[in-house]
This record gives sequence, C-alpha cells and structure tokens, in this order.
Amino acid sequence: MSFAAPGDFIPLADVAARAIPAGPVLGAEIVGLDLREPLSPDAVSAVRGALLRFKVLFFRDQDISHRDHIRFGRHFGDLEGHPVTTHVEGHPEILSIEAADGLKLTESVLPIARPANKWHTDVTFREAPSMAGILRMRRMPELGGDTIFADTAAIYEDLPPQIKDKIETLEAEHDILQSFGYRVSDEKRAELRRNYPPKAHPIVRTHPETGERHLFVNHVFTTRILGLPDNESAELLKYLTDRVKAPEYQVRFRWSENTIVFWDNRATQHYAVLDYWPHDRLVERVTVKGDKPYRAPLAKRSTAIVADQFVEAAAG
Ligand SMILES: O=C(O)CCC(=O)C(=O)O
Ligand SMILES: [Fe+2]
Repeated sequence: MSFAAPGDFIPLADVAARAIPAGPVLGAEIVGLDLREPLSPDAVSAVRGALLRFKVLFFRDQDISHRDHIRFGRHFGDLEGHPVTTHVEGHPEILSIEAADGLKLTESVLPIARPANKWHTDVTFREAPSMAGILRMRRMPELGGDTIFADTAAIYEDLPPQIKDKIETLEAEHDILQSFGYRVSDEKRAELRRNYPPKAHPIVRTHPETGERHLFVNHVFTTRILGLPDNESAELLKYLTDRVKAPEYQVRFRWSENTIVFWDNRATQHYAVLDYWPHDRLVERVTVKGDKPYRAPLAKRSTAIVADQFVEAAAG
C-alpha cells in the first residue's frame, strides 16, 4: 500500500497528535504525544490505528522511565519476557539488548551473530509470537546502528502468482535453537529444547486486525517447509526469506537517544544494522504478547483496513 506523499502530516482521529510518514511503504513518526503520561483511551485507539496503518511508529525525544515504558506497552496488551535475552534489573518485562559483545559482523561470525543483526520477526518460535515490540534507545554510537523494518504484506503481495498458489496452504517450522542455540550452554540448549519444541505456522499469515496477508517466514527462526522434500523446502525457503532484503519493502530508521520505536510484529521483519563496532549500543525492549498465527482462506478475507477509521484523510 502506498499512502504517503512527501511532507504528509496526517492528523490522528480524536487526539492532538500527528503521523508523519517516513517512507512510501511503511513507518511514520508520531508527534504530539508525551509518553511520560498515561494515554487516554482515544490516544490508545489512535496509536493502535496508526500502528495498523504504518506498521512501525517512531516517537522521538521521549525521556521516559522504565515504569512509563511498561505502562505504554500495557496499553496495547499483556507483556512477556524472553527465554534467553537478559532483562533490566528489577524489570523482567524490559529486555536489555547490548551491542554484540565486541563482535564485528564478518562472514565467519554470521552464524553466531545475534538474531537482532539478521532479518527476523521476533520470537516466531513461540506458539503465539509477540504482537509488538517497543524499543527504546538508551546508548548509541555517534554514527550507525540504524534499524531497518520491512513490510511483510507488501512482500507477500508482490510474489508471483504461482508461488502464492504453492505456499497458500503450506506451513513452516520455527525453532528457537536455529539462532539462540549457538549462544547458550549445552544445558541451557537442552532446557530450551524441552520448553520450546519447534512450532509450525502458516507461511501465509492473515493479520488478525487488518485482514492483510503477510509472508510469515524468516531467516532466523524458520527451519523448513513441512511436507516438501528437504532440497525443495530449502530452495523455496531461501527464495521466500530472501525477499525481505529488497530495499523496496523497507524503511531505515536513524535513531536518536530516547527514541521509542513501536512495531507490529505480525506485519513486519526488522534488522539491527551492526556497522558501529567497536562502539557501544544499548536498547531496551518491552514486548506485547500476540496470538497464534492463522491463514484465513482468500474468499473469506476481509479487505477492510480497519486502520483507516482511526486516521483522517491526509491534510492538503
Ligand atoms: O537493536 C535493535 O535495533 C533491534 C533489536 C531487536 O531485534 C529487537 O529488539 O527485537
Ligand atoms: Fe528483534
């Protein structure tokens, strides 16, 4: 969906806030909200609507406390922690994600690089992967350390018809060990295996709120396509997971300290660019629980984009 002209400044319904689109495909900066305060029900609806429409939202200059961060997340659902990533002391709901331990991203370290530094949707190894991530920049390098987001509905939309037909009813397996398995002890790996057996999800995922269809496989967690011979599964999976690399589906966000980024984890993939080694970077994430992915048959698909009811027509 293309919705933006340069300089568009879109009022959000019922609140004194605006969305400034960050690119033609996805992303918008939201201005006019102070996240140190609880949001009114109208503001929560407006932000949710903007999230559905733009898929990733940027809020600059939000010098909020840990409590504010948690409260903002809870406006949109229950929160969850993470089985591997460390959290902020005293706040199990806030993940603490540090620069890559002095790691320079070269071909040889690629397999053990943090999942954040590859294209992924968060925690798709879960039965119900998170609905959203809310990331706050704490400490950043002077240059670099951008995060790139991609629109997985746009990726699905552009697939050739014969590929769409092929994947329509297929499921793929997602496994925590494919990425996090490299970074933990044998004991922890065995524990993760017990607690997080591989999960099958539809390759075509219907968004539960917008009805849009998304390509729902990623490099980090998806291991194989079920029901296909190994070589065919590997070839198709590589083709599908590589689509996210096309810049046409992306928006690249340049951070500033105390910026909050809120993404719809059902509708996007992201990639934290590791170009600032040996400098330091620290982000903190609050994660909103999601629901089990499903694919609605095409005939029953709602084409209504509910987000539109929250966002007034572009000014001018
Ligand atoms: O550090 C970033 O910009 C993104 C990290 C990440 O992948 C996440 O928080 O889910
Ligand atoms: Fe992530």
